[in-house]
Amino acid sequence: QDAWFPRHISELDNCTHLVTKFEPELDCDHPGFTDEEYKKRRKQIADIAFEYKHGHPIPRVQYTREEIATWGHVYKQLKELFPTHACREHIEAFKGLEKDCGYRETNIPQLEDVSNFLKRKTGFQLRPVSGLLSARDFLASLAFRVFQCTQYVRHGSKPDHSPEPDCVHELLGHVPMLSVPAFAQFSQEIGLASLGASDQEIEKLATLYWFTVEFGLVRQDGKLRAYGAGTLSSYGELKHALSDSPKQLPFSPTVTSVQEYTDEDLQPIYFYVESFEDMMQKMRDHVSTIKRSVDLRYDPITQSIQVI
Ligand code: H2B
Ligand code: FE
Repeated sequence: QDAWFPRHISELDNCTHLVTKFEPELDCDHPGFTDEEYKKRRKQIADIAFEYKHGHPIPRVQYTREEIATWGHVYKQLKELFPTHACREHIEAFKGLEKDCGYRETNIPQLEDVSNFLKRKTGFQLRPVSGLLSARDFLASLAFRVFQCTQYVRHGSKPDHSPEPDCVHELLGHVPMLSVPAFAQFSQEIGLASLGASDQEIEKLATLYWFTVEFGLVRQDGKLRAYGAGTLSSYGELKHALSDSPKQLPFSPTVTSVQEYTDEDLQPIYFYVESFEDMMQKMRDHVSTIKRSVDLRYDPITQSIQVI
């Protein structure tokens, strides 16, 4: 029996299952665990996601001075590293976001504006989510070119690291890459591969996602550069990833999909690709080996999945 999966983009309203392991309410190691004001603020922003329905504009958040300071701290540090550490596609995309989308040290861009920017570039769009989603729901949304995006800001006491995704990570790491056509295509294809997949297959795809979309490296002009969002949104991780400390291995889906990983610390292992086209071909070959009872096709005109 295959698992249920959304057949139309509006059914992503049902793909909102959270994994609560890193939330400030529940995780005593979270920097906001004892900060009642922070937790209240998180609830306020979470309500936007809980009430959100597909097709509506994403409500704007008026960020506080403290939230903007946290964003600005990360922004400033990373901007110094991007020219020497980010892949060329990210650098190019970031320029566009600064020009057209309100990206700057003193302003946190609004998800609605960013979503409209992405729609024009690659047809991707954002929908607000209140925290870490289940891998199944998160991957399913990618099949429809929807990126479930957090809207809150990490705790101000630990600006350089967040145990959960936050909008600093999404906006600086994920969004620039989602505006790159080859990368958007790759993201959607991982999503399509996940629809109706078994729990074991979802876990493998989540691992592939981890080592590509979150922490992937690409060789450009003979040097490794970062394209993964977890790397591109953290000063420490970005320096570490391209240093001599971690292992850097060639991306190979059979090997990569079963590699163990940690979400608590700097990564000890990274995988690199020679190009996004090369990575996509390797993924396609891998996905074609996954057995499934039906064939699926995405129809961009109706934004729905056709079962063949
Ligand atoms: N949820 C949210 N909100 N953001 C993410 O980046 C994210 C997620 N990544 N859930 C997913 C899990 C990823 O780590 C894989 C697919 O498990
Ligand atoms: Fe992420």
